[in-house]
Amino acid sequence: MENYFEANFDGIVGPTHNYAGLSSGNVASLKNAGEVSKPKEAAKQGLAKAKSLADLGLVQGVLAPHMRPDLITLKRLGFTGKPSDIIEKAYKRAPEILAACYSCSPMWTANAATISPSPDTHDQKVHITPANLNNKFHRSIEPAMTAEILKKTFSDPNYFVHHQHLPEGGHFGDEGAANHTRFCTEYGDQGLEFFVFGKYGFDESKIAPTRFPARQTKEASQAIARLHGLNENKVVFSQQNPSTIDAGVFHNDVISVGNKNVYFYHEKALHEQDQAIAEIKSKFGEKPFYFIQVPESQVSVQDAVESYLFNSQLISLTPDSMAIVVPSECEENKNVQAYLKELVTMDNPINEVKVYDVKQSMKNGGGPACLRLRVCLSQQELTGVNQKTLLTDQSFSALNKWIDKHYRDEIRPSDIRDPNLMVECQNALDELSSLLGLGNIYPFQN
Ligand code: SUG
Repeated sequence: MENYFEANFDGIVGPTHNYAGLSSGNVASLKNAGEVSKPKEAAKQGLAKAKSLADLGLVQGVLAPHMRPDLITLKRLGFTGKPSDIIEKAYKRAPEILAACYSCSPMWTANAATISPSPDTHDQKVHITPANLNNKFHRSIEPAMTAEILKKTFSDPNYFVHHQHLPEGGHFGDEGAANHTRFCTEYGDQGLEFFVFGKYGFDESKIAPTRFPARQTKEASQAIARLHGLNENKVVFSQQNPSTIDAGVFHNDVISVGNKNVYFYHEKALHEQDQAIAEIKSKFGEKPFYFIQVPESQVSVQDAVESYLFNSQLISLTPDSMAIVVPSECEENKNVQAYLKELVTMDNPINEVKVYDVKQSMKNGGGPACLRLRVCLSQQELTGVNQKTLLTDQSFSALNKWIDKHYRDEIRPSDIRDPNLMVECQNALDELSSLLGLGNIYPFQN
């Protein structure tokens, strides 16, 4: 069998990273609204995490940020004139719209797309569907640009099929890989794809959260499985526990994570959890599988939301062992710290904890797992990826220099009025697009 592995593509934090309080239901985003952000530090933290995983032997790539502010969207909303006029008018009349158009949310590439690897799909190609991110205005402006970046990154049509994002509107709300997990014994096996949704799009009588929005619908997950040509016997759909969404778990990757034959999840992660686990067991088949259920008595849902324990990356460092990559907030929570100590001694493949500081992203509700898009590839498919997007010693050093040259140390909420910020972002992305071999993908380049 061909050699398959899991690569990670991390989002580069953009030059306008800021705290605008845009995501209701995301506790950290609201709590830190209006704070001074540190874009340079944010971008370096993310990149350092990615490079560290590359140094462990994993294939690691990066995905480019989007141009901000999004002038095309501002124009669509009736702000006219030259770019500096558009910014000034929007700042005076609708600062909340300008802030949304300045968000660096594309950095959380777990929400960029859902990807099904070639062993799972009907034509043995890698299928990619960008998420429509309908639930939040600042995220709903991402899919078209994300699609362009993904096409330039996974560029060889012999291996990659790019679908259009699902139709806009709440019925098909889709947040990408944050609500999707793939189980397998070896990466090259036909995997079991596990989709977790927050609510039903077409049937409002069904159970749903009442306080905060559910961002993913069952109908969206089903559409992705159809588009990707997945085998029905190798797909499980399960509803996230609505009470956890109401407690601040706005994506499934804040309450569970899986890799290969391990599912690491909270006792309250899923609605009708026992049935979901039974279906995974029966569809996975006879081979060994580790279900690691974390009890509420040891780590509460609140602990999970505060520490982002489950927004970790489970990475395979040898065929039989895994490390868990957690944010440093896990060290600040006693219950989580105690649990992690126990986890690595239990009978399961996870035998190491790796801690990373991604605090700038965490303050907007994005942990290590939010910052990466997982792509299971064969060695041959890797040759069809734009090689300039892969992280090496050279590209890491070039990207750090690029950050030093273009990024501000700090951004205050009122800084979005400054047209120089836009110019700085354009200059930065112009240079980055050539560093990453993306061509002139940004609208201001044409
Ligand atoms: O969509 N935060 C993002 C965080 C996304 C985390 N991703 C995963 N769990 N996979 C969101 O809520 C906050 C931006 C602000 O408030 O400025 C924000 O968009």
